[in-house]
Amino acid sequence: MAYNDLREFISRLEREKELKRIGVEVDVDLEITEITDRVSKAEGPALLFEKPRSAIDGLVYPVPLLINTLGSRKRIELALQVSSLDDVARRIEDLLAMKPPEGLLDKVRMLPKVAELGSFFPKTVKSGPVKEVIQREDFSLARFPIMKCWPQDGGRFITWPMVVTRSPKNGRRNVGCYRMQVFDERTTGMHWQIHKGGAEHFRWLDRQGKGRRMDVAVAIGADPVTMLAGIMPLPEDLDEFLFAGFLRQKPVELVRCETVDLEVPANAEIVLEGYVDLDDIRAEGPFGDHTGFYSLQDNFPAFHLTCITRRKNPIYVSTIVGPPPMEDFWMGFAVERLFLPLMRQQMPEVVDMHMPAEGVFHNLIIVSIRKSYPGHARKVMNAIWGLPGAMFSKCIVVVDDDVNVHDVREVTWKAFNHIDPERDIQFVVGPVDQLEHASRLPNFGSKMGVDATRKWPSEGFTRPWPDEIIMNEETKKRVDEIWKGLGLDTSRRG
Ligand SMILES: Cc1cc2nc3c(=O)[nH]c(=O)nc-3n(C[C@H](O)[C@H](O)[C@H](O)COP(=O)(O)O)c2cc1C
Ligand SMILES: [Mn+2]
Repeated sequence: MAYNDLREFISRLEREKELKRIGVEVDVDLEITEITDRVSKAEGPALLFEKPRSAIDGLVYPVPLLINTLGSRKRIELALQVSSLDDVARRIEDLLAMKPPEGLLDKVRMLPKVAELGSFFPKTVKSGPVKEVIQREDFSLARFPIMKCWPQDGGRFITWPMVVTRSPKNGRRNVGCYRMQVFDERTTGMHWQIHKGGAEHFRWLDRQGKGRRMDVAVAIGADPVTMLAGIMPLPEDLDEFLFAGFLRQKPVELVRCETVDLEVPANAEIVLEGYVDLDDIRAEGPFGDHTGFYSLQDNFPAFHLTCITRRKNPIYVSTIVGPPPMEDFWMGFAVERLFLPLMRQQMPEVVDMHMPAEGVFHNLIIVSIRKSYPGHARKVMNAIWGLPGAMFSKCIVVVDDDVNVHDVREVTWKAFNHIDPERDIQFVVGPVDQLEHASRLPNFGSKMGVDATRKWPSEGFTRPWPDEIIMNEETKKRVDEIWKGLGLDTSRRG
């Protein structure tokens, strides 16, 4: 059964010893980051800071702070209620198989078809816990333990919001996780990057020229799958709440907002209602980002609050990003596993893929393929650069299907052996992530593909290709038999 809200998930985590309550007073400025970072790096538990303290006045916030919620494989699996993420991937695959697409349907057209099958559409309900307190007049962000994450951050940031907007073009909903820098008690930044759903809606507002303001609702804290859906790079116009319903196998219940024409999860902890304005663009940042470096100050819309609704005793959910791996690595891992079947739908030759933590999602993607024709690896690279989620892949390494992409040592060993760099490395130019700091221009730069597959005569390689060294089974078996008597220890020495 799907979790009804964050609290049910917290109870489950406690039962599984995957959550630690911190009763000590801790500053929301930097201290929570330092503690969480150490725990993250050790793949430790989720942390519930019961007494987050303001660094300004030393007072303890009346709201506890939850962090590192999904920061391990186990907690991602607990959130999705599966014993392995491959189970979810299989569910997606099964659905795709049930409705064979006519011809080569691309991902964009395919996903709504998946959704069609389900009874997973979000359901609007009259009320819910998030309406326990409705503050139209006397509200302030100062009530919440909003963190300053890293020393050079430009301020305090809400780091895990579910930002809901509706497209001025077609009325479709989008939910994205875009950090929000607190400017004052009722104003924040809205850091939706240029390629993201929220930014696209904002551009349509401008294009249509009908008004200068766009409603925005921000939910903080909900059942874990809904929270996870907000960070998923879904095709444009596919509602994240619908996808969440599919993943949790139960529709997301929504309630109407008080002051804006939008709906938010009824089980949310806190909802901020408000608007962005085409005429109010402000400097946002810097912010210690998931690349492990600060993203520079840049211009983004300001978000003006018009109302806060919340539970009586809400839990504020935060996350930190920074030098990998952190909690977001595990969210990325979920994306990697769940999107593999979708990628395979378009590219059945793809066997597996992996994004190592050090590649901060898009800097390095390793793909194994069943190679069938000359230039096949190049075809796969180009296809990946055309996908909405993976278009930013700065370096794609394509290997043969006998390489385990999850074993970075094996990939490195085989890839470095198999490439003739001048021949096998290809550069392309195109859009890059807005956080990319090495490209010559913001948002526009180069990407690299490495064809690390075995080269074929039909690809112009006429020298013999050597076999990989593998001991024969007979010898292994014989040695197995005498192994104990040899008194040798092959466990790796520290
Ligand atoms: C912890 C975390 C923080 C994020 N912060 C931002 C952000 O500030 N701005 C942004 O554009 N994307 C951010 N992202 C990535 C987006 O949430 C992600 O690209 C998502 O797919 C966007 O949804 P959309 O495709 O509907 O726009 C963040 C992701 C995570 C996991
Ligand atoms: Mn989206």
